[in-house]
This record gives sequence, structure tokens and C-alpha cells, in this order.
Amino acid sequence: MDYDTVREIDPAVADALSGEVDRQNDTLAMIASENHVSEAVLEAQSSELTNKYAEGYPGERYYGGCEFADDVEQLAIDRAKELWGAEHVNVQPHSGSQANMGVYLAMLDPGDKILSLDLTHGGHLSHGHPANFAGQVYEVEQYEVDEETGYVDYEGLAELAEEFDPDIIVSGYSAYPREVDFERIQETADAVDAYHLADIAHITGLVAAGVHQSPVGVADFVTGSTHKTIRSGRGGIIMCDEEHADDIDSAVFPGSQGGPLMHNVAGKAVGFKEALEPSFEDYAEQTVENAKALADQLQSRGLELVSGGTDNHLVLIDLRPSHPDTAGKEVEEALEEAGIVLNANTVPGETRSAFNPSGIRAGTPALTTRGFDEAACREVADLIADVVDAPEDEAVIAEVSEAVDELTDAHPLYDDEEPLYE
Ligand code: DSN
Repeated sequence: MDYDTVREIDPAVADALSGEVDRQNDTLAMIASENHVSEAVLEAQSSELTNKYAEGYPGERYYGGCEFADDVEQLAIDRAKELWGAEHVNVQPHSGSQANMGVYLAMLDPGDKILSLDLTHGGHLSHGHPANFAGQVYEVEQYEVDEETGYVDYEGLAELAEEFDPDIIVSGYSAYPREVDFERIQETADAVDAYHLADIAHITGLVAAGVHQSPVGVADFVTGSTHKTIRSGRGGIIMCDEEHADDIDSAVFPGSQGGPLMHNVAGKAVGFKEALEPSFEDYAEQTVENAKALADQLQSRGLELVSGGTDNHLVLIDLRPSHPDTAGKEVEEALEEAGIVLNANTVPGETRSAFNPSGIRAGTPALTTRGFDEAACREVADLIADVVDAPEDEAVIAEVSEAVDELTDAHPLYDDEEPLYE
């Protein structure tokens, strides 16, 4: 997009928008939660539906003029049901956090108990961090990963559940490189008579494509975001059995949101249609293969990975064993200077601070969308390792930057010539 129309009215914003296109074209997006959506999703998301208020649900709106909003939302719902096999789907949450809020509001009273994974072990703010509404409204206890293995400590979780007697157990994580055993967590939830919320924000696409086990039909509630590995319009989603449908719908609207962002719902519908194509399964498989190649090459360069590898779309490097004097933020900043954008991240047993932690999280969803294969990801792993070894060396940064330019030139993004993906 050239943003000519915006430029006529508002050159400052047009500059920023064009700058962002160039930034995405010229850098490697390795923040594990990010992706690049198709031109069709972009177009739907910037449609005139942004003008429409559509409080309510398809066929039951509070305002008139909702016939096309109804069409779009029903398409998004039907496609989501087909993708994930859920009985009931709500596509209105504005984000993954809003989706989690919808479930809490529907099923819990203030002061009820949430048992979730600690943020520094890979959990998410909306699972009950004290700085988030979930930590302020509910009583929260947190389970952890085993610091030796990096895997969820399922036994510790079961023991803690017995002790704490939660009303809801949250599974699904933001910085966890291994397959989640949703059935095992469900057994624990059953044993203590708690609900189970599986937040698959990061792995929505992997689950839809069948390359990660699905919690749908296992957990009581499944939430997610819709713009990460599933690569559709930005926002959130809630899935559940028919039994809880009315409670969930009322908790989203009017419980916690007003008018749905119908332009985003249109982007979700289009992205879900794309994800129903057989090629999406190839994309999801390649995303995981790419992460494995990245992991393998990082390890061969002497870097330590939490859990020793990955089963999904991300790797988590613990810098402490190999580079005890180098902190995550320093590496994040040096890599960004070289054109590789990822984030510093806490690691299990964190000894630094949340703002300048000891780890780096890197994901392959966006690179895979861009056409990177295992060989290209191994090359990227070498570039990352070069910078980790010498984050202050400007000559190294310059060399890596040149290699990034070659990679981005070889894998054009939004280039007006070819669609990003078919
Ligand atoms: N900000 C997202 C992530 O990076 O994992 C989670 O919401």
C-alpha cells in the first residue's frame, strides 16, 4: 500500500505507515506472536465495516443496518467451527486478553481462584499477573515449569491444584516451546472439580492445522488470538460447548465489550477461509520444521535452549550458561540494529529483571509466511549467534545487517507484484 490518500490529508501519519511497511519489508520479524497477513486480510480489515455499530450477535442486533455485518460475522463463526471443530464460537473479543476476560467474567465471581502458569515461566499477563485485572479481581496461584527440564511440571500442577482448590485452571502459554498436554491438565481439572481454560493464542494456527494437539473438546473453554499463527484479522476468539454458549456470549457483550470491531471480524473471516485451504497445513508444518532447524543450529553454536529444543513455532534461549555477562535486552537491541526483530524474555528461574531478562524468544511464523525454509532458518540462527557472541561489535552488526538485506531481498513481503501467499 502506498497510503497516497492518507498522505494528502496527513503526511505525518502517512510517513509512519510507509515507514512501517519498509520496516517490515527490510527486517526479519521473529517476535513469536507476530505474523504477516495476506493482502486480502489487510483489505477486509480496512473495510467500511469500521463505520458500523453491531452490538449483539448475527440476527439479534440492537441497531439497524446490520445485514452485512451479520453475513461477515456468521461466516467467521462458521469457518472457525470448521477449523477448530468447536460447538460454539464467539469471534467478537477485541484481543486474546479480552477473550480470557470473557471466560473469567462468564464463569467466575470476584475473589474466585485461578491456577495458572507463572509469567516468568511462559504464562501470560491475563492469566493472573498482579499488574493485570485478572490478578486484581481473582485470587491467583501459579504453577511452574520444571527448571531442570523446561517442561510444564504436570505433577507439581496436580499437587498445587489439590492444595489450592482452584475454580479454573489455565493452560496454554506465551513463551513455552513444547507441546502442551491438554488432556493431562484436564485430568487435574476434573480431579479438583475446576474449569479448564486452554489459551491457545500462540498456537491457534498449529492446532487448526493439526500439527499440535487440540484442546477443543477437551478443555471447557478455548481462547486465542486470531493474528498469530492463524494469520487472520487481529483480535480474539472464544470456543466452548453449547452448554456455556449463552454465558460466554453475554460476558463478551454486554459484559465486557460494546460494539464489535466488525472490520476486524471481516479480517478474521477472510483469514479463516485461507486457513481452511490445504496449503495452510503446509504452512503450519513448515513453521514447526523451521523452528526445529533454528533450534538445532542455535544449539550447535553453543546456545542453550529452555527445554533443549522446540515442538512448536518458537525457541527460548537462556543466555546464562553460554553468555553469563550478556543480558537479553542488550542482545535484543543489537539484533534490531542488525535487522532481526525479536524480544528479550524471562526464562524459568529468572535471575535478572522482567525488563532486562536473561533470555531471548524467537519465532518462525512470520519468516515462514515470507517463504523461509529450514536452510534459511539455519542461516538466521547463525546470524543471531554471531550477534549474541559480540553484541557490541559494530563490524559484526554491519555484516549481519548485510546478510539480513540479502535474505529480505530474496523473500519479498508486500511488493505489489506477487501476493504474499496463495
Ligand atoms: N504479546 C503477545 C506475545 O508476544 O506473546 C502475547 O499477548
